[in-house]
Amino acid sequence: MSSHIYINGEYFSKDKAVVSVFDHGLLYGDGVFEGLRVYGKKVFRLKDHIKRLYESAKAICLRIPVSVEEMEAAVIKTVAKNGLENAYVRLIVTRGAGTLGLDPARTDNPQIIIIVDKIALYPDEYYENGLEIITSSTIRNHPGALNPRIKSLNYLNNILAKMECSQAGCLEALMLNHKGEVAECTADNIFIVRNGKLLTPPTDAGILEGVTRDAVMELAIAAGIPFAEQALTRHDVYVADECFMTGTAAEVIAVVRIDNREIGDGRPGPITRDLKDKFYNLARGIE
Ligand code: PXG
Repeated sequence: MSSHIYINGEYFSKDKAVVSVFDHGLLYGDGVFEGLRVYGKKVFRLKDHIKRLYESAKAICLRIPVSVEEMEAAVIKTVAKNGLENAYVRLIVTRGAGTLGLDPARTDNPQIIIIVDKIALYPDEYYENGLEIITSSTIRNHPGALNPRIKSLNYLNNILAKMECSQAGCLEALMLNHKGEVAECTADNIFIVRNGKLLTPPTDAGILEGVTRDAVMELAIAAGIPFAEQALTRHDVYVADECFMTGTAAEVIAVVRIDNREIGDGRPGPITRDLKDKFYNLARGIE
């Protein structure tokens, strides 16, 4: 099936969908993006993703030249045009082409790009048995330098950590913040369970406010699971009863080993399995 890629209101095939080599998105990572999922032709939490996109853009003084409503409609139309039942959507806004020089004032014409593609998922066995992660030596970006709340096109911080975990034979890495506290993983947020209480680092730990994280917090509260956003150390993860990650691609997935230490009994725990199932059903509209 040929793909229909949206660029500034027009559709292009994969080989014709191109942007300028002078685009500051390419030259400097100057731009913002979102990764969304389509389940049964419906975009999961579209409004939340669009809101975060506009907030990221605002934080970097990038004025998106279409309204929120137009952006939502563009995503929906592009998803429909591509005809995939289940898919991954990459929504990108670049600063646009300019001169060679950092100054964004020398750019014009931001590029709005929407790509709909098949989604690559973790193998089923990881959802059954959980996965192993390491703590990366690369810390998460200092919020005073480039705030992790901004989903910017510069993902080198995360990529450096990803290379470390790949080297170690793991699929994800835990990243600490500049204070040595638990922040998040390279493309996922993190939760632990200790003594029946669900805990996750707060926004000011220097993390992306994940859409999946939000949904899981809502599910936990609705299910009456005691919950708090709380600063965590690596030790807290080592001695946790359960641990899991959340993200658009991963959904909810158990972490059963970190830095060669087994978490709990080394099996996905009951609260993790419950929230994994609840999120699975929520995303797919299963009551
Ligand atoms: N932290 C970071 C740093 C992320 O990049 C999350 C947490 C989870 O957020 P959501 O809103 O997805 O629950 C992310 C999300 C990709 C890809 O293609 C990356 C993400 C999401 C989807 C796809 O690498 N990152």
